[in-house]
Amino acid sequence: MGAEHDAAGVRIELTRGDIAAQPDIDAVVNAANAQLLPGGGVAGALHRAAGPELAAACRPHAPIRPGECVITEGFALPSQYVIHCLGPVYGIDEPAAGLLADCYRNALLLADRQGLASIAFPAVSAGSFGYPAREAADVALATVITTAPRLASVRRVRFVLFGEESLLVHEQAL
Ligand code: AR6
Repeated sequence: MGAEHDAAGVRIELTRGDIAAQPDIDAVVNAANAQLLPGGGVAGALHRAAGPELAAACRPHAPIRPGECVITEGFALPSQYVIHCLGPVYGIDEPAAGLLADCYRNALLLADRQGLASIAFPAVSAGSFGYPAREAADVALATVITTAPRLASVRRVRFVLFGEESLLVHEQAL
């Protein structure tokens, strides 16, 4: 288990694990591609666990732009919803930090508009998209903390990190 922190009544939890296996979370965030296709990494894991209905539900929303988020049902996932975010490709989509912050803020506000109480994020852009882990963690946590006062229904934000190193950089950022 990792660290916890309270920001304006919103609990921020850091944990190691699989974003596709979060039974006590209302919406999990997908580190998507623009076409909202299954792909690898987080997107692959979520689509595998959700089943083929997820790709079908995504199709009418595609393509999305960096920083943008859309919501679908979670189908066979333990979470009821998936919020698909397109993170910036590091070194290509600019400004990288601004676009990554847009992902986190837009996902939180979308979950809040749906009246959800909990949301879990992976480290968006910090895998295939090449965003340096510590810089991405700084943007992610700063954005959750600055957005927290605007949230009415979201009360729990979990970061589900894949490895020990990723958990460590998020703990340092927090
Ligand atoms: N649960 C939690 N974290 C995970 C999981 C998992 N099941 N699998 C990987 N990670 P990435 P991106 C970590 O590449 O950088 C896809 O192919 C991973 O170790 O999934 O935004 C899409 O189709 C890393 O720390 O997302 C896109 O084309 C972090 O999650 C592209 O990759 C994000 O890695 C998106 O790239």
